[in-house]
Amino acid sequence: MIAVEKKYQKIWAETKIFEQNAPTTTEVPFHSIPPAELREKQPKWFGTMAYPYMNGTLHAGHSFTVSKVEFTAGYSRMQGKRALFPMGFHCTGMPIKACADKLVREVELFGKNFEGYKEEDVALEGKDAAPPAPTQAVTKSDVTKFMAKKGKAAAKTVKTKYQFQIMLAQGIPIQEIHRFAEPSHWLEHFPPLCTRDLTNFGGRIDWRRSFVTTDANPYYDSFVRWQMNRLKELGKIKFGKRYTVYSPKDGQPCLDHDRSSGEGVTVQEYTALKLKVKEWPEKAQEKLKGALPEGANVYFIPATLRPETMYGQTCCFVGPTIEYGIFKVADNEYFFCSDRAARNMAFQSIFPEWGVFPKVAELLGSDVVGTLINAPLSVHKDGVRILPMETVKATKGTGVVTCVPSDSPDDYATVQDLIKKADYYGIKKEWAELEIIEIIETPSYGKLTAKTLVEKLKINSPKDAKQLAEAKELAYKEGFYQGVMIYGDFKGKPVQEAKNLVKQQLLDSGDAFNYAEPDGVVISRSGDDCVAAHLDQWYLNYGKAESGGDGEWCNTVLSHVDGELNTFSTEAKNQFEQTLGWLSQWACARSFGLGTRLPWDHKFLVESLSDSTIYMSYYTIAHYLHKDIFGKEQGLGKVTPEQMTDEVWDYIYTRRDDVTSDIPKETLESMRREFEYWYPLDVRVSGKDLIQNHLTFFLYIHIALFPKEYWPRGVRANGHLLLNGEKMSKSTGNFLTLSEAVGKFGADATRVALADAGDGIEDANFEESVANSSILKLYELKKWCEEMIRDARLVESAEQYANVRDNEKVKEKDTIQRTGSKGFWDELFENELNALVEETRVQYDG
Ligand code: ANZ
Repeated sequence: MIAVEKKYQKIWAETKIFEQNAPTTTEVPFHSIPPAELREKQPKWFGTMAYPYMNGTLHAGHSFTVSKVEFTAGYSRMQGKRALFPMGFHCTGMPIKACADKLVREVELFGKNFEGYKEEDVALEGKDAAPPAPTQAVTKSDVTKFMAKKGKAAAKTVKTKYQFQIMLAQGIPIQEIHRFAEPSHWLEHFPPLCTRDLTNFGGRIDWRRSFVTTDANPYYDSFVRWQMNRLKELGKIKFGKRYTVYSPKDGQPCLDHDRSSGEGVTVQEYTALKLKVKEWPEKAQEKLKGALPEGANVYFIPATLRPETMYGQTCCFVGPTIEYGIFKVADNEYFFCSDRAARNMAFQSIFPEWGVFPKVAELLGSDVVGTLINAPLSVHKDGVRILPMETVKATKGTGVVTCVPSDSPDDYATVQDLIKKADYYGIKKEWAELEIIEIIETPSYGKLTAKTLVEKLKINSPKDAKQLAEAKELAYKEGFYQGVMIYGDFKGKPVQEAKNLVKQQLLDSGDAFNYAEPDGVVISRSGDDCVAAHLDQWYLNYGKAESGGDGEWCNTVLSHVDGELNTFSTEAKNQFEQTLGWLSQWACARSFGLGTRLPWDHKFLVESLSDSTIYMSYYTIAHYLHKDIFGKEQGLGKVTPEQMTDEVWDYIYTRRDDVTSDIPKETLESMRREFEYWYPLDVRVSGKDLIQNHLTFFLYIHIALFPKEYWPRGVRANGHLLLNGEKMSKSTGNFLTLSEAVGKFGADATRVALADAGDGIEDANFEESVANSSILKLYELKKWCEEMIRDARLVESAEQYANVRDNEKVKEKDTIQRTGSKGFWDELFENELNALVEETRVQYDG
């Protein structure tokens, strides 16, 4: 079987059968017919997958995605189309650079061949431990990411605590590992392995069009610079203040590679509300004597993710044992919150001086219980009280939590408890008994979501942490996606919309401000506890107008999703719609990693999700530009990277019709022909988790830069691939690389098992037993086919057939084959085949 595979793979390679070209300008002169007509007359299909990240070899998850493109390519070829399936190699960003840097440290520590490493070595533990590979959406399925997610404990069990061990686990000889301390070595090492594995898999890939990203390939580098320039000119890239994780000690952003812990932690943005103190309780008054000037306005500052619920505030919580501070924000203005929150605010221009947050008093939560405050928007206009809540976390938000018992299960459970045990808590019962109003209606939980869920999940006390977490999740999801406002200025509007409207109203009236913090602890390598800072940066202006984005752009993408784009499933379409609803501005520049420099600001690099949005168009002409993936050797067009000016890119991508260039006109036209013929992209395949970033960016940028004729036509989002019914994971050993699969089962049986794994957006499953049994079935099929040809006994009529069957000693009846005109049974058979072909078409077309 393997011999047969190899035989044909060799023939395919020799005949360059998968090297597909557009009709040349000699065959069909340039501009002799409109591109759309050419595509109709000489049909084509163009499909791609998200190019794999080059910090490892391909695993079964990649193979599953590959198979979707691969099978469609084969199907399209059978339809007589020119079918193009190219493959590039992604290297931009942090993962390679960070892993390489880790190796530098490990070589320093243990020696070139890690000979100084001892199993019980703990030298790297603690603050200075090298961080696991950075997390990044693009590399969701990376081997290293699996490790990073599992954390140190799990990583230890397979001895991949150190980067060199991860490399060892990938089968790289120990003497070679030190070479990976140089990032460029990764770019040289992994692409050939990827090519080898896909070739052995029988991939119908046009390898002439491959490339690596980053400035390691000057042509690709020029392509990325062009798109960034144009996006900036179009006003899609802007400069302005954005939140970023930041180390005050280092005085700069603290990205994954700078962290000794907290990799993958991002910034969470809240709405911080200003609840003005109307009357202090005695205990607080005493403690505050002399600390505040006469007539000072003090505000309790709860941080919320649900501004739309603020109408229903009935009190506000503090943790009774938590230490708080009162901080001077302006001459007559003071904030009550945790020290940690004040420190974050100090880097968000909330205090007058950057990094300074003057504390005028220290109080315990229990000191302020009973304070009467004014809660903006609340129906309880006479004010609400500060009450104790034992589950308030000191390390989250401001440590002050405003209470909305209608929609927050935690709040509902706490309020019930406070009413029941008012004496025990030392509060007046009526402080907790304010009317709970209905604000949001949802189909599943009615008008009082929190009450319904607390009862449904049988939650008896605020201490039922597990059920409360579940209830919170359900309440939040249902409220956000299904909820409709039944109270307030935005009555009748869906929560998704009202959320930002209410927030804006609160911001406009001065009753709230934006507050952000890292959504987990981030410790820098310098040992600093990081904050969220509001800093100037370059960003792509994605998002709805309400969230500050380019609303028109967003709406165009949305109408494309609802219109021509084939998403193959309603769920994928819904996910796109949802993403377009919340996704907003995206910081597209970084100061660290591999990549292309921002053309107008060389200290920055284009971030890895932002340099990979429209590279499918690069494939159309890659072979004209270069022969090798690094662009060292010129391609068919004999052009230099310097000749690829922004205007030339514009010309090729039909953004202009004439261009001044020393590239011969014929070459320019041939390149443009390749683009005009292969584009639009027929299908893009990737894991469904990329809908929320990459796939949506892919739509945004295509729509911004290309004429409508060339906007993407299809996106197929896969579910996650399970292996033998279980999650794939290196640490549990339930893991299979493409090369292992092909080695174990051969290309064809692997392909059958991948085809059988699943098609939809739900999780798919690669069963090794299916691959195994396919080997046998394929073997039998091959044997049968050979016999049918070798031992054929041709007859001319039904009578002759019966005669041969009954009188000749034919070993296998199937070999008696009737020729001549088709009879009824032949037609029936043919009809059956045609029905299957039609069904196949329906499945492929989605
Ligand atoms: C009002 C509100 C109304 C809230 C509502 C929720 C639901 P997640 O999603 O887990 O990040 N919160 C804020 N700081 C807290 C702290 N230090 N300890 C405990 N809870 C805290 O939670 C964010 C929500 O958790 C915030 O939004 C806040 O309650 C609460 F119907 O504000 B919310």
